[in-house]
Amino acid sequence: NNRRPIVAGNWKMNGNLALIKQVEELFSDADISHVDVVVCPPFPYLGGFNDSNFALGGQNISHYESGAHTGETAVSMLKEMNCQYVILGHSERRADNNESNELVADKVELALAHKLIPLFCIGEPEDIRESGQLFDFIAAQIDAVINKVGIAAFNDIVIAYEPIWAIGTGKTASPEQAQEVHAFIRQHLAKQDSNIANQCVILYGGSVKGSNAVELFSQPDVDGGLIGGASLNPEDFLSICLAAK
Ligand code: G2H
Repeated sequence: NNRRPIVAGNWKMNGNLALIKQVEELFSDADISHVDVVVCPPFPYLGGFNDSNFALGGQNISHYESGAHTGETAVSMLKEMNCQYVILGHSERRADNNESNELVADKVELALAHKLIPLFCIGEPEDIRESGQLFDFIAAQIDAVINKVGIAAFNDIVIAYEPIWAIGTGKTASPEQAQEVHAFIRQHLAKQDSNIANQCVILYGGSVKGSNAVELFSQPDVDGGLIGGASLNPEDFLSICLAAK
């Protein structure tokens, strides 16, 4: 395939100005030309990056364009702060903020309208996997977005598969488990359009570290990673970026 790998760091509600400096310094000397590297810090820190050789992303947007929505952040603001990406539908937001498949689809539509690349997150809780509903659950998450924006929009959407039971738990999905679901996602897209399915970048997320990245990224349908905890350690994050093929 000719899919260009992406490694995105999701700082979640972590990090500080000092970490921005450390990451920018370490990466300035690194050859990351083989991979698109993205850092998604908390909103207040977006303006603190000014010397980066990687892209920036937000961790969420409001589903409103602007207006009286205290505490929310508009898609236009991320654009103005030089973001190229935005994480949407992360399982923590689905859980903490009751984000439904439909709301996530609305946000994907809004991001695309503003030419931000959605890092569209999907993934199942452990009980769904154990009860044999894994593929139906994942398909429903994807279909909500296809129904909203159409399959062609997946030319401009990056999918991040993050099994909830592997997030921040240290329990990484095995490379085979990741590959199985990534292949399913691609087949599911291919039912609508095989070219789009073949070019869609699908990232794995959930306890990716420098020590397991090579094996995960060597799977045929794993095109990179969405990295939480390990993205807060610049050396570890760089080694993950270098592991992307
Ligand atoms: C999954 C991932 C990043 P972590 O949430 O989105 O976090 O790598 O800490 O499991």
